[in-house]
Amino acid sequence: DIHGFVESENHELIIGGMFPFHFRTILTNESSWEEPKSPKCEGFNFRSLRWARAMMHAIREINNRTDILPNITLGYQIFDSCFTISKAVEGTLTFLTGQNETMPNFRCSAGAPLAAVIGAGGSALSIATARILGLYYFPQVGYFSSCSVLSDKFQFPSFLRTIPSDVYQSKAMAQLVIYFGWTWVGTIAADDDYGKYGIKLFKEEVEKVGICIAFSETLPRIYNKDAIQKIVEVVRKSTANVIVVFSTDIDLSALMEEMANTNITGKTWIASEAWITSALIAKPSYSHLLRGTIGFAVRKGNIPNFEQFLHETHPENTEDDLLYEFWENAFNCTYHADRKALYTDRVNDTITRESHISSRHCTENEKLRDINNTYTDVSELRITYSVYKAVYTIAHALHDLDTCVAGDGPFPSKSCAYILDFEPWQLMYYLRHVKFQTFSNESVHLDESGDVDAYYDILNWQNSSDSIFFVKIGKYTGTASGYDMKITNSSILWNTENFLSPHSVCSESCLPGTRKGIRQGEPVCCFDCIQCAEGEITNGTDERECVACLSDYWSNAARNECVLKEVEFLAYEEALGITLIALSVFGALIVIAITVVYVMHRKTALVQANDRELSFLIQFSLVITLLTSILFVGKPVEWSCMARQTTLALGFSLCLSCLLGKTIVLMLSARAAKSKTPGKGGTLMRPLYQKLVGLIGISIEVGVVTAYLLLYPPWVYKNMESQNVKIILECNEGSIEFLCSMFGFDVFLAILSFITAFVARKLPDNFNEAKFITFGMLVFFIVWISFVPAYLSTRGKFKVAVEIFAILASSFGLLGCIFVPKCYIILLKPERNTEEIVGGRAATNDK
Ligand code: TCR
Repeated sequence: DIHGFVESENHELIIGGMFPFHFRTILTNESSWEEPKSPKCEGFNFRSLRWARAMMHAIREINNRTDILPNITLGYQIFDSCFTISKAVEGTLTFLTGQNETMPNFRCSAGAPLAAVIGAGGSALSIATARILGLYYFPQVGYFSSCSVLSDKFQFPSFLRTIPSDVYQSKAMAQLVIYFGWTWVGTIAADDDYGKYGIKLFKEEVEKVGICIAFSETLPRIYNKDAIQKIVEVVRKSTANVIVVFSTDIDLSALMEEMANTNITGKTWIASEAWITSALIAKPSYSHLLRGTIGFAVRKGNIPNFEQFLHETHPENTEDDLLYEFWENAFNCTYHADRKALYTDRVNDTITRESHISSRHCTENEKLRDINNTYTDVSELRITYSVYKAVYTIAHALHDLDTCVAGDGPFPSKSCAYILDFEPWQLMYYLRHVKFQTFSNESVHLDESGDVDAYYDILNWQNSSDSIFFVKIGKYTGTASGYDMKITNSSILWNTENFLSPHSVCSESCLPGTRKGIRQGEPVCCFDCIQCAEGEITNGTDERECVACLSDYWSNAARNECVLKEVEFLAYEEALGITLIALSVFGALIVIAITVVYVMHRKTALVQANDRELSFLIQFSLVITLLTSILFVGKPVEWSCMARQTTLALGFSLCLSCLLGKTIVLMLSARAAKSKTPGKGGTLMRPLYQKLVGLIGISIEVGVVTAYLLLYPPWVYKNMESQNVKIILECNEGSIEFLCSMFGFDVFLAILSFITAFVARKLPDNFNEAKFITFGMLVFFIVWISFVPAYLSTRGKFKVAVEIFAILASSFGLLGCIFVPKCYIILLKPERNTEEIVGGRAATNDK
């Protein structure tokens, strides 16, 4: 019950062929009380008729050639596989058993022996038939069964093919996706071995380089509107703009039909070889959807005189059922009554005639030249060329077998096989070693697994107003050892608004300064970009982690660079620094001015009263303390750290011990005044002793300072803890104990002088010196007491500034309280600067 073409009379050898002349079988309601019949087929496929005609043409050509098989005429027997496994298996069994016999009766079909079988069509069919043919090691040459598993010679020992394995195509697609930088692609696969294995290999390839699959859908094998609509929805909702489709055109057509009804645009389709040049899909009405499609097509070849051969086709010439059906479909007519009677009779069993065939009668005048259809279109001879090569492969192998010289043959004891009676494995031997050149100058040979080297044209669909045409934009060659892909970007038409290559990523890449943050439960290509924390950076795009800056560095605002931390200290150039220095210099100048005044009036009573030298020493020490504040400003270095606190302490101790020298005298005079023994105070304390107090005070302090500097000197410290962004350059005080005892001694002197001055404050004469000193000491205490909390609560350079303020304030306080009132008298009230007022004691003091 198998439909096909036969030409086997008067032929010595037959080549079997199987082509999917119809798209599908019809589902029949099996009734169990009838004898089951082979299912019927429907949907005439013009394209496969062309493929079958290529086989016939090749055989005819070989028969006419004198250089290949000169003494042998080949015949053919071609069956319709209806794109269905069961039909293909049925055909295979028929080949093996001879017509209508159920017992396998090797190669007795149609009179002449069967040499080899071409095809079975799609991979699923070839896999099924190759398993049966493999049992007998019967040669089978596939022309478009490209599925990768067919390379497995363990499972399919006698299967060879003239189309490259999909291993290469899947790799090529992956390379294409990588080439254009898409990382987010959807996949659609046909529900057969071709689609599933193709997409599986593609996924494996792309996942290696971190590309993610947005969705993977499978086309229903039998038309199912819901399933198709579901796929359309998925495509519409997905953010992936690139969709890889591994399917035959027949399986894909239903989806494209549905898709064209929606307004989905802007998707770029990556086509597998099975639909890239299919007229079924490349319809002008789909062009808004599919233009810009890129895909791979197998090698295109030239078949001499083929077009002419196609045009010779006429049902009257061969009286073949299939050609009648073709004719009716092509010209939309029905055959005249007697013909039709005969034809429908035969056809009724196997083919349901499609309802669209009109009642118009076919005349004798229809000419194939007048119409333009897939059958006569020879612009893209790719699969057709593969069929042609398959026939030639077999013919060349047979020829090699025929020309074997006895005694030099490949078989045991150097024997040969006999062309009219050989075993299938003997032909297999020759097939595996075949090597020949086609008319298109392609040299064909099969490798160990029966495959040919991969070569693909990369095609791009472009459209004019009423048609889609295929533009070659590159090529891909692949062998077991590597691949080579060339693409001319400029000739590609993209289906995007701006005609630029589409963008297909799940998340835009993360810029420097951010890192990828995974989204729980989503593919790795979908992520959030998270800004690096302070002090951490990333300097490339798409980094996974931020790296911390080195200790002296800190991140910039954009977090893409580590910058040297700003070093903070109170600089000379700053306004604050300048002001403080100006104040201290100003203070020092005042002190010097006072000294000058004192020197000029050194003979007056006021200056001479209560030890002139001590006054000069105090002035000198005030200049020192005022000027030490300069040491606090500027970048701290080793020596300035060592110098600043110590000079300050020394300055104060000099100042305070001299003051103490003075106040002790004042206190003693006050006592004497109380005890009504005037004049006694002067004698109580000689000026020498007064200076001795100052000397003792200063020398104790010098001792402490020296020990401090020798044992635990202060050092420059980069403080990075208190602030991240900045390094605070400060002086570490070394030993706090020493620091405390150093200033503690100053405080001790201060307290002593305060107490002594306080006791003597009521002394009426001596220009109220004791009162002013008391006052000055109070100011001194207030300043330094309030200094402590202020100092502890500031950081950075302001800490230093606070200390300078305290120094200046206390020095100015002492200056203001001790010397200014005296200068006032010396300069403005000279009448009071007399000994009478100063008192006799003052005079006696110095004389
Ligand atoms: N291999 C597919 C079927 C197929 C096909 C085609 C069908 C290929 N090329 C062109 C129709 C038209 C490639 C398979 O199943 O192996």
